Parts: sequence; C-alpha cells; structure tokens
Amino acid sequence: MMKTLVICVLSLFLNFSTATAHSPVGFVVPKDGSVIKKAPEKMEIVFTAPAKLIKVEFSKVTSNQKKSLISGLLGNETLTPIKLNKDHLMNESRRHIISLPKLDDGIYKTAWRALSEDGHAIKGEFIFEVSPEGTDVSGADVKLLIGEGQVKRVRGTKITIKHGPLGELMPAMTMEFSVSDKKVISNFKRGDKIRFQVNKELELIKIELN
Ligand SMILES: [Cu+2]
Repeated sequence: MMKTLVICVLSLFLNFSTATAHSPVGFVVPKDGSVIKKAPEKMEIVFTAPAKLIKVEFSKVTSNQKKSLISGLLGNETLTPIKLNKDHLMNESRRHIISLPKLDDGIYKTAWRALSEDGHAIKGEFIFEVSPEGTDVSGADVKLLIGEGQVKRVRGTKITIKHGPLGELMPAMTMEFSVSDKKVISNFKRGDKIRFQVNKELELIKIELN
C-alpha cells in the first residue's frame, strides 16, 4: 500500500516537473509565471483529456517583499480571495474557460481541482501578474497551436504524438489528440516524423510528414 502510494506520488511529481509523460494539463492561459500588460477577461485551463473542474480558487497575492515581480515571491504572501461565478464548474471537457471580474494591476494565483475522466483527482495552480511593465502576450488570442513531433500510436480518431513545445503555450510532452474524421490520420503510423496544428480544444486540425 505504502509502496503504491510512493510510486503514485513520485510519478505525479515527475509528470509535473518534466512534462514528458502523461501530464494532465496541456496548458493554461495566462501562462504560469507570465507578466502581462492588459488584465485578462478570462482564464483557460486545458487538459490533455476530458476532465471536470470541481473547484477554482482565485486570489490576489500580496507580498511583504518590496519586489513585486513573480520571481520575487517566496512564501511571504497574503492571499485575498476573489469571487468567481461558477459557470466553469462540473463541465466535462478538455478546455475550460473561466470568466474573470475586472482586475487591477497585481499578482494573481489560481488553485484548481479537477476530476479526470477515469475518476482521478488532479490539482494544480498557476500564477500571473498584471503590470504596465508586462508584455502584450497572454495567449488568449492564440487560435491554433503549431508543433512538430513523432507519431506514437494511431487508433481510430485518436493519435498519440510525442511533441516538442506547441507555440508558447504547451511544453513538450507525449499526449493523445483527437480528430473529427479518422481519414485525417489513417495514413500515419508509429515513428512518422510530423508537423501538425491543433486548436485550443486539442483537436488535430492538420498533420503532414516533416
Ligand atoms: Cu501536449
């Protein structure tokens, strides 16, 4: 029992730290650790397989330290919870969109819990800062993610790809994508080196040999 638990915890840790294995999270918007100029009107949490959000805690973070940048945050933080509506909860989907109230400049933290398709509890958190010194890029305007990779498996309307970073949003990992029509992937096989595009629902839109 103890051994199982340890292995479980260890593999979770590996997933989050290296993101090469089966990470439950494809990407979040705004990106974790990003400093953005314009306050976002919504956040996105996109899982690599359908999941239900069961709790989202969103807070403004104030730090005792003079440093206001995210990199300067080291635990001495006070969280002021910000109320969200609950429309984003309990929908089974890969992509979850969370509406935000109007945000001032500052640092914000999101802690979420979700239930994966197979009933596993998963959780995570991310942080972003709204600052005049930030960049314009939040990831909200991105429509397609473009990447390269290698086919691991093709089965019906599902294709597993070991991919490098997808645009700015998704780190390198191995994961399964779906297609609306299996013809799109029926000519591909394990080992093929490919270029591909997916939308934010992680549906494969385009694939070609690289
Ligand atoms: Cu991925």
